[in-house]
Amino acid sequence: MDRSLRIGVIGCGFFAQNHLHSWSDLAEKGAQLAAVCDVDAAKARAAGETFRVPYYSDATKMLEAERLDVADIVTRHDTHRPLAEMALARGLATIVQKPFASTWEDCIAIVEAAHKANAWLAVHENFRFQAPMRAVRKVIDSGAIGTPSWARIRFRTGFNVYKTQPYFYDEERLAIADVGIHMLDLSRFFLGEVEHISCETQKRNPRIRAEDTATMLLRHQSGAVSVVECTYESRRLPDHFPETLLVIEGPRGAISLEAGCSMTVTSDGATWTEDASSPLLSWTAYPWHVAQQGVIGACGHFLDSLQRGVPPETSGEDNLKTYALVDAAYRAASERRAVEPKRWNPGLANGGERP
Ligand code: NAD
Ligand code: 89Y
Repeated sequence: MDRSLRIGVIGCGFFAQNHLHSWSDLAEKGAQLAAVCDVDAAKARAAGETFRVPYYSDATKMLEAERLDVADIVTRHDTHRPLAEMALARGLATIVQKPFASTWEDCIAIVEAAHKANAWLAVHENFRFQAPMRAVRKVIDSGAIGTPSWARIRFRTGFNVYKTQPYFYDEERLAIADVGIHMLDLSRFFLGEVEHISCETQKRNPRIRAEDTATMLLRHQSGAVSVVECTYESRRLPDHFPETLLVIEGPRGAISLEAGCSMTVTSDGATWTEDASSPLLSWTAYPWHVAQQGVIGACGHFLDSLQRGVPPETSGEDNLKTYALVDAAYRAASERRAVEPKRWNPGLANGGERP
C-alpha cells in the first residue's frame, strides 16, 4: 500500500523553514513535500529552489495545479481562517500553525468547515511534542509520582525574539497568545482540563503594543493547581531560551525539568536524573534546537495519524480547549477575576460559548 502523502506548505517565512526541513526528513516515512507557496514571490522561490519543488505565489493556484493530500498552513494567524477554509473545502487534510486563528469564532468556523467536508484537521501545537515533554509525560503515565496535583510551568526569557519575529511589536495580544498558548497547552497535557483561570499581565517593554509577561493560576478539573508563566522580559543569565522549565508534584513524588533538558524524578523517596534532550539534526542549531525538534515531532505525529486514519492528538477540537484558555486568561486579566474557559458545543447556536 502506498502510504505517501503529498504535502503543500502555505507560507515560507521564518518558522516555515522548520516545517520544510521536517517534511523533507520524514520522506522515508512517506511525507512527500510536493509544493510550496508564499504571497512573497521571493520567499516562495527560495523555498522551492532549496527543497526542489514547484513554487507558487497564490495558494489557490497551488491547490488547483497540484494533487495534494495535505495543506500545511504556516502563515500568521490573520490568514489561517481563509486559507484553512479553502483547503478544507477541497477535502484536504489540513494543518494550521498556532495560534489556531485570530478569534474564537474563527477557530470554530475552521472546525466546522472540517466537519462539513469530513476532512482531517490538526493544529500545529508543537511544544508537547518536544523530547523533554514526551519524557515528562512518560514518567506521569508510569504512575511514578501518582496523579499530578500541583505544577509550575514556565517560559521566561530575554532572548531577542523581536529580531526574527518583528511582527511582535504590533500584535494586539502577545505573550499569552504567542508563547503562553504553548504553556497552557502543556498544563492541559500534564494536568488535564481546566475549571478556571486567573491572570496578571504586564507590559514591561514600552516599545511593544501588548503584554510581554503573564502570570497565570489555573484550577484543573482534577483539583490540581498550576502556575503558568511566560515572559519575553526576563533579564536573567544564563538565558535558557527556548526551553520550558517545570516542576510537577504528585502524592508519590515529583518531576523537575531544568535547563539543558535535565529531568529529575523523585518517586517514593528515591530520586534520579535523566538526560531528556535529543541530538542535533543537520538543520537544527542551538538555541533553537529544542523548539525545532518539537516541529519534527509534531509533523511525524501528524503523518502517522493520517496514515493510520485517526485524529491527531492536537486536533482542531482539542486545540479549541487550549485556545479557550488563552481567551479566558486575557479576560481574567482585564476583569480581575477567575474565569471559566469557553467550551465548544456544536449543538448550541453560538458554539456553546458561555456569556
Ligand atoms: P512570517 O511572517 O515570517 O511568515 C509568514 C509568511 O506567510 C510570510 O512569508 C508571508 O508572506 C506568508 N503569507 C501571508 N499570507 C499568505 C497567503 N495568503 N498565502 C501564502 N503565504 C502567505 O511569520 P512566522 O514567524 O513564520 O510565523 C508563522 C506562524 O508560525 C505564526 O502563526 C506563528 O505564531 C507560528 N510560529 C510558531 C512557532 C512554534 O514554535 N510553534 C514559532 C514561531 C512561529
Ligand atoms: O513564537 C514563539 C513560539 O511559538 O515558540 C517560540 C517563539 O518563536 C518565540 O518565543
